[in-house]
Amino acid sequence: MWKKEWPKHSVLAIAIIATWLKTYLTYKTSFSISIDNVLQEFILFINPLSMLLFVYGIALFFKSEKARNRYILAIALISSIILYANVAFYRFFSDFITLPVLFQTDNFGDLGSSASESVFITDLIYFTDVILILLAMKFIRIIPASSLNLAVQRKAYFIISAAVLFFNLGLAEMERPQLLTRGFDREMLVKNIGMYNYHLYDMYVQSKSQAQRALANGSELVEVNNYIRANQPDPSKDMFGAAEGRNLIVVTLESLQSFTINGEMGGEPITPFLSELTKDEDTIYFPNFYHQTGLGKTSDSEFLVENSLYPLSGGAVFFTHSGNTFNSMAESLGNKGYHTSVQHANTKSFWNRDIMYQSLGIDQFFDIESYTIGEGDAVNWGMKDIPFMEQSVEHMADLPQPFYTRLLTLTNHHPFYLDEEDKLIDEFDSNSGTVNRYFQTARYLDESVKVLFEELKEQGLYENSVIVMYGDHYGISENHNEAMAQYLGKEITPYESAQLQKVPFFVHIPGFGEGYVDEEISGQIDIRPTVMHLLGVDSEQDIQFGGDLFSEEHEEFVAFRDGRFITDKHVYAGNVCYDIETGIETDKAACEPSIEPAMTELEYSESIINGDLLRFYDEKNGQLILSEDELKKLDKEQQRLKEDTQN
Ligand code: GP9
Ligand code: MN
Repeated sequence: MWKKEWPKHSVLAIAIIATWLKTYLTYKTSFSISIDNVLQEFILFINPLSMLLFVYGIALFFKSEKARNRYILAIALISSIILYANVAFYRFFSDFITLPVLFQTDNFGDLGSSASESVFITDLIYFTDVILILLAMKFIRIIPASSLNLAVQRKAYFIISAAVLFFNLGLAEMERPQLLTRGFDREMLVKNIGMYNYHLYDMYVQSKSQAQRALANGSELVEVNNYIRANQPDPSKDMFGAAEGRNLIVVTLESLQSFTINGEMGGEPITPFLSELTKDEDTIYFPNFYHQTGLGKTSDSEFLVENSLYPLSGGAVFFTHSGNTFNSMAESLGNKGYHTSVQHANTKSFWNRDIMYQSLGIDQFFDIESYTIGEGDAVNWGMKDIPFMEQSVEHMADLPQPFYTRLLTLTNHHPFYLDEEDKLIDEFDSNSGTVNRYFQTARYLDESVKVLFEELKEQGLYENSVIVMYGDHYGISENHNEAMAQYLGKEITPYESAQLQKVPFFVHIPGFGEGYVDEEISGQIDIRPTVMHLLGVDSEQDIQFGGDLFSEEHEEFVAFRDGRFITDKHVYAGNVCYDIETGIETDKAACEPSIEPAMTELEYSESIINGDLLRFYDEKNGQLILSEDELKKLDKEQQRLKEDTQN
């Protein structure tokens, strides 16, 4: 009859190849995935294969042809639905689906209405493989099985599948080190491990955090709350409300380290504008301010600014806990009538910002789509900082006031490439191209801040604003110690390494007139309370680990995310205690009293994030939201504690 004779597993082979090719063609036609080189294209091409081999391969365990075919068809259908759901979602949101987006109830309205606008009858083309498989099943007649042992065949098949998976992961690791620990960007994940593996990864990340959340309860917050209440400094009387009602502009100075401020290279200032600002009468500059970020880099710094909580010890909290309840600075200022926004000329899904910003209560996100990138306006990671500043101020001119807007710069980012015409100083001369170029991009970033100030004045926004600027994290990693030692003229010991984690922090209040340099030891965790109090917004009941830097009671103590810490007297790094002034090793006992508190703080913060504990806290009245049972349990515990102390 019609049927032709084919080898036994022809349908399976056709299914794998058809779905594989369809997936690749869908990548190329229905998403905008940027490809920079042949290797990336190759990874994109092979990345659907590993998962398809495994999942379709299960068919080999079915004895009857009918059951096997049914299974293959079901897999083709499910994978097509997954892929197609992403296509339709992408049309509307320019992003791939992630589980939290399905659980964020705010999104449902959008999802429903967008679904109908994003679905067309011609989309049946995304199910081509299913149709092909059906045809194959109809027209192919299987010739009797070969004499080879079935178990051996299956074993060989799955060994090859595993090899494909590891080959893919190896290439991805080469292309993007630490991709799976840090997450970075959904586009990057799909590009490197493929759509199907990405969903598995997403499920793993989300279910891990959901499991921790489910096990947590409000009573865990009691101890944390007591600790925080005991350690919160009172706001400074002089500075509280000094900038009440003003717009707040927070600028993230990408990868800018403090050694560039008032620093020179080849006789030229690296950051002339910012250096001048340290002496300005309207500016308070903090030279002993440290970053506290972990693997989430820029996003961790944003997390610190918004929440005054420590980011996570592993992974990027923007990725892993975007579904949590937060009490962000944006939300608090929003409640005071501020319009809140972030401006960043990059893909919105980078660091999962589009989702996380909703949880942080940020009203508007000006992502790359909000910018016009003309010819010559992009370098390195994307839009150059100068046109970025110009267009961001244009956005501000249209915002309702007062506004809180955060600007995330980008040009001074590894690998620090710059167009010839933007190089305002020479390269440094060392064995590290990264370090050599860093000086030039830092110089360019400085120039862009100058442009920001000019544009704000031009638009009449300057006088009524406060401009807060901070470096997000180091730009030069320890891999470049040799070149840094050459620049600094001293060996990079663990003490020096810790000191190199200083990033600049500026609070610029036009018309203030009493600017000064504040030498106290401080960190990114302190930004939230400092800025909120400056704007006259109370944060005393909030769950936050930082303190108001203008307060006389502020404790000079900074814990790094990795457990190193700095006090006014010591630097604790690599399990060694150093004198902060001299950098000389001292008796560890001198650091001992702070080791425990540093760990405690980091652990408390981690437990808040992992348990999503802020859902049990009402910051309006400082009350814990506990169930009857939890309250009873707590009462009992307190009773027991009382009895213990009495005995
Ligand atoms: C990307 C920008 C830079 O959007 O935030 O990221 P980083 O690598 O510095 O975290
Ligand atoms: Mn950064």
